[in-house]
Amino acid sequence: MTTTGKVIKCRAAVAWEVGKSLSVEEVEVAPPKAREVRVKIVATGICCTDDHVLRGCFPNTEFPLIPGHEGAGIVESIGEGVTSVQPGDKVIPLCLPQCGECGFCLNPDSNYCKKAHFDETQNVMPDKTSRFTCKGKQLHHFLWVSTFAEYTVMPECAVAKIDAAAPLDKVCLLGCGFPTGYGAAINTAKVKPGSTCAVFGLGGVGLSAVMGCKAAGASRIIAVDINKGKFAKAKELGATDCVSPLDFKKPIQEVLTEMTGYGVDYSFEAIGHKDTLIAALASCNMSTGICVMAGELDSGSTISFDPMLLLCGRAWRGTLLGGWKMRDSIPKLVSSYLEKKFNLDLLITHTLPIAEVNKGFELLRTGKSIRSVLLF
Ligand code: PAD
Ligand code: ZN
Repeated sequence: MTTTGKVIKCRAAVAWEVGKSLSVEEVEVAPPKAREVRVKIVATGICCTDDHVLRGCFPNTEFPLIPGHEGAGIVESIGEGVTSVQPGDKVIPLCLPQCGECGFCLNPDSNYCKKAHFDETQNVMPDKTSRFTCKGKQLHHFLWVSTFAEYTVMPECAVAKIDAAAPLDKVCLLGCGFPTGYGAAINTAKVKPGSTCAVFGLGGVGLSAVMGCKAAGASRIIAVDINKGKFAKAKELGATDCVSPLDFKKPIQEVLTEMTGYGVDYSFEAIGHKDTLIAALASCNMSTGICVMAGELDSGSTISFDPMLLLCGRAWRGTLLGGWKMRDSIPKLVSSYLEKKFNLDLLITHTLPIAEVNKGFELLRTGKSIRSVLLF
């Protein structure tokens, strides 16, 4: 019996209030409207950004909502006018859309899209209504993708068709964590062969940056984390040195500068703290050093820093999803994964049923997991 055009009842992890754990509920998911796609999510990873949302620290967060933005699934039905995917296609929802029409999408050097959440509210669909209800209440979407729902609706510009051979329980990480870190090295920093790198924070994003530095041919990759439990995996993925700031009396930027002479060529911050953002910046050399900020501070935070850090040429750049134009690039990254060009599987430390979503967050917060993948 087809579900096309009908409301689907299914499970979803709902955040009812700020600061509360998620509850797995039965929700109703309305059919996709014009230029929208309804997807059956098969697997979804838990990213640190989902934790920001639960704490109410992500911009435009409105409760109740269904979080999740690192998923993979199969198209269930399509709305009027959709041409790029068909029911049955394997897809990855994109938490950064690519409309293909705005000035940024038309600019080959940009992966930003004017439909991204900084410009357009993504806690409801583009027509400003929600497709989710639960217990008679409307639920908000998250980044237009809400992958913690067994069925979810997104605009066509926020979904990419991928190879039918892709294992969804692995490639879901290509929705956020992996492309962010890997692309921070390859696209944003443009790491050169033989260079030195430092990566602050060895979660899913930081370890992917280690992989990107290695793939780009860096000769030295210094991994920095206060949790030494992360060091073995960092070495396995390409780190040449691992240091904990807690082992030194002096600031870590001085330690890294002494280790490399002038500071590293490229540094990456994948934590999202004010002090480590400044430490990462000061760790790259003062003339040609490039520091890439991937870590996200709580919405509305500000930082003060000494502008002399930048005066001699050192550059500070941000990265959104690693600089990839998402609809163009994510399918290509899936193909590269299938060709075994990088080892995504090593980032997945836990696989849990959706019912254990809160355990997954606990594992992330206590530093025991890299990525937990939730299965419906
Ligand atoms: P995670 O929590 O898995 O990893 C963070 C790591 O930082 C952990 O290993 C911690 O032990 C380590 N850490 C914490 N404090 C310190 C410290 N003071 N010094 C050294 N290490 C420390 O997070 P994640 O990898 O999922 O995400 C990392 C950040 O990237 C986070 O801020 C997230 O919001 C951001 C992000 N940005 C984008 C983007 O597009 N820019 C995309 C996805 C995630
Ligand atoms: Zn994420």
